[in-house]
Amino acid sequence: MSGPVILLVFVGIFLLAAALIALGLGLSRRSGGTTAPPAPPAPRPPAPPAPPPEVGVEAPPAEPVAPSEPAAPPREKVRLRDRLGKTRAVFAGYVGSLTGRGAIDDDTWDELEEALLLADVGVPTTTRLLDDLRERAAAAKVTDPGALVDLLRAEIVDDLADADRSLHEGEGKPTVWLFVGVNGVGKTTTIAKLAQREIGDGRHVVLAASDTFRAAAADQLAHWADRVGATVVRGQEGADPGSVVFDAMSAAEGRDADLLLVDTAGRMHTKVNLMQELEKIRRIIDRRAGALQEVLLVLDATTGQNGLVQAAQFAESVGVTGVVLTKLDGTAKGGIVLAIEADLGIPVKLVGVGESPDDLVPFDPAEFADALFGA
Ligand SMILES: Nc1nc2c(ncn2[C@@H]2O[C@H](COP(=O)(O)OP(=O)(O)OP(=O)(O)O)[C@@H](O)[C@H]2O)c(=O)[nH]1
Ligand SMILES: [Mg+2]
Repeated sequence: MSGPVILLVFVGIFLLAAALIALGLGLSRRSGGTTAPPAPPAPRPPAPPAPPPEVGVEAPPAEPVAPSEPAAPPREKVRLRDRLGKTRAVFAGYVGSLTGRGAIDDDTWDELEEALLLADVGVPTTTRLLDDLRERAAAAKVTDPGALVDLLRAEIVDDLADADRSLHEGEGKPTVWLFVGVNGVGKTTTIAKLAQREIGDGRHVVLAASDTFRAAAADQLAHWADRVGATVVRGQEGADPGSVVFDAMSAAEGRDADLLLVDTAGRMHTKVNLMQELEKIRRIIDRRAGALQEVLLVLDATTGQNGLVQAAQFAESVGVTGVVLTKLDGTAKGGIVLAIEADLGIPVKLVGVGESPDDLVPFDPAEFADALFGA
């Protein structure tokens, strides 16, 4: 045999042997030979904690998430009685000392007079109230000081009973309420409080920043407007306040607003030119017949009897339909309410009893008397 033939024979034998070995291995696997069982699945490593969300990127929650903190409970309604502590401390202190006595004598009358004067009821109103009380006490044959104090309480409530304390609204829209008063009495804060109340009642409220005297005044009103959800119309610093009112009227009409509350710069009631400026504002509002429903004089209760002088002057210049008595929470002079109504015939419609938007209450004579006497 030649060399190549021998080589071919060898290669053939080798291939045949390899095929036989491969066939043998395949048979042994199929028949369930001794191969190792498959390894159990390796335990899953714990998931890494989710990375914190990027600041400023808000991921949409997969489903509603309960707030982590319970919502703040709604604030309790502010009560005049709770806020008139200083006046009560003085007044109720006096009259309370009378009730334990045996009989009514001159001292009793003197002390009642002193209590009324200390609460800033004023001399004319105090004299009239006590004269009426003598008549009532005689008619009812009252001999006990405690009963006399009860009678005085009833006298005060009766004295305040007849006034119309509602805030009026016109037939058309918007109704305008104008706020006037000397510097720092609480005009802007009162507007904010009232706006919050009216918006809460479902009204659309526009505020006119007609205090153009200081830029900060319009900023203050705009800040409040933002806080309570009102629209504000403002002008440039030093602009004519009348033009701001004019623009605000148009804006309120255009937006079909229910109410336009007009803030004005504080002014001394003795400054003729400033009072004339107020008259001009009023004339501009009056161009739309029936719109101006309230001119509210804001008085700071802590100024006491001086408020009466202011009120008389503002009433003469612009006509005042009602008083908002502010800062009653910080004074013992709450009796000024009686003097305002008796001397000027202007109803106290609202009372400010603090600095937050909730601290405005309608004036209620019975509640006022309770607050005064500590009932
Ligand atoms: N304690 C208390 N503070 C009040 C009340 N009303 C207003 N104030 C505070 O009195 C200060 C003056 O209030 P404003 O509303 O700015 O007074 P204003 O009349 O608008 O002042 P001008 O615009 O400068 O004339 C502020 O510090 C108010 O928080 C109130 O009823 N009680
Ligand atoms: Mg102001």
